[in-house]
Amino acid sequence: MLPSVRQASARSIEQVKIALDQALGASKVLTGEAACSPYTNDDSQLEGVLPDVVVIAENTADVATTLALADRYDVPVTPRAAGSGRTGGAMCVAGGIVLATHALAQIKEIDRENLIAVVQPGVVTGQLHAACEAEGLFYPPDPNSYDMCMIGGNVAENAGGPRAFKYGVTREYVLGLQVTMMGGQTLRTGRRTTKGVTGYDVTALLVGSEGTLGVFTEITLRLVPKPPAIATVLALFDDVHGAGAAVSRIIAAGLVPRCLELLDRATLDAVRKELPIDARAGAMLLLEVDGEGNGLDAQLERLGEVVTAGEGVVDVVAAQDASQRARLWSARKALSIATRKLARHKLSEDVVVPRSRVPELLARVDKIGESTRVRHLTYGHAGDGNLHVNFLWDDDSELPRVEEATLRLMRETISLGGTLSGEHGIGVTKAPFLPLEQSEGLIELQKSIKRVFDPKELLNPGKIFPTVGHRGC
Ligand code: 2HG
Ligand code: ZN
Repeated sequence: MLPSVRQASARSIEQVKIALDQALGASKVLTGEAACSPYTNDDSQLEGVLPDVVVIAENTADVATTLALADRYDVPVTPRAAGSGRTGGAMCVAGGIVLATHALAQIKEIDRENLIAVVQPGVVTGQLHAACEAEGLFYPPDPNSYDMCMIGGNVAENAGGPRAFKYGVTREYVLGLQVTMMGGQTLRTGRRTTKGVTGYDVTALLVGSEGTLGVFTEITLRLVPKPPAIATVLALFDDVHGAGAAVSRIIAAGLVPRCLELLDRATLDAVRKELPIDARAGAMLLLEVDGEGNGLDAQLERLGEVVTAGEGVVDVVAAQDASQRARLWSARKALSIATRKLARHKLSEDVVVPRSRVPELLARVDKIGESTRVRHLTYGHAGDGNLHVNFLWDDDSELPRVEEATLRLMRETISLGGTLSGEHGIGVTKAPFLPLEQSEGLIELQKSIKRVFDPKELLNPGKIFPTVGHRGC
């Protein structure tokens, strides 16, 4: 269900269209269904509301002008970069203006001496990876959509990815921001130094604010040296419970591979066509280590010992060369899309539990699936306790059971000491569940912070905070 939000009056819309046209020029201002509809939805599978007007910003001044005019005419604004998010963060739910930042796509600087990159929000994350690596540097956050997602959206959602296990999520790399707020004021937050404790950490507040506080026009990122060598290993298990137990053993042994990904049986079945996986395997861990070339063998050996120390191990195999490694990762990256083909509808969650409780979460997911009779599969960043539990269904009559399963998943996650979202954000899809995790006082505090940035509540309305409750919340 879409959130209930205030829409602008027809008169305000007409006024803002004319004012935007005059201020920015018609080439940056799109109107009409055909031009605007590609900017309605994100990748959450929900159907949003057609924007009345789309601004294609080319510079900071365009962003500031748009937010000034939106404020003057009381028109809601939905910011977006690539629109590849999974929870409706960039989906338009209020009509009005969509402010697209994909054309702000410059890598302005890669500073080798200070290990810093300065980029615009429309830079594709994979292109940033390549540009850094060409300089012998490394930008670790790697959402699986990095071929098309953009850094502005990554910062807005505080995106993660497989390498977060060793390197952390986007937040760990954002040193400073240039941000424009409703009304058109542009500020710089943060710094270019690795250390710095001046004033409130406004940068940290903006990272993960899901486009509700301001629109980024420049991002200063911390880089690290590019790891000289990488090795990838597959560990196959009888079932997901053996794989979950191995995750706990790896963490308890203090090992830090850079990736520790889990795929359950149904997920493996979905990729068997592309990857010839041992027929005995009912679950897989995809592990990757990096570092100095001569240290990798020791890391792999230790990992092998710990993985095989438990029950249910079918096989442990190392990727033989770069092309085998690339094939494994391309199958992993394609999971979200590949598993969509298994049913007419798929809902993918990204809950997180304390790492030691991954086996319990997997057991509870099975119970939820059994008692609600909803098909499910699970994959994801098990090393971080961050699992994509997916519910699948074909017929709309199954929807109440899927809703029940989702609510129970959220409750079980919280009862295991976890959190609702590890990397995709709350957006629209998880907003009704927010009160399961956060107190009324904390939600109110965040809403008052929002009002400081956006007193009329025009920026990305309907996101994060519940406007319609879930049946069970
Ligand atoms: C992944 O880990 C992404 O592949 C997408 O976070 C997960 O949508 C999904 O299921
Ligand atoms: Zn993920």
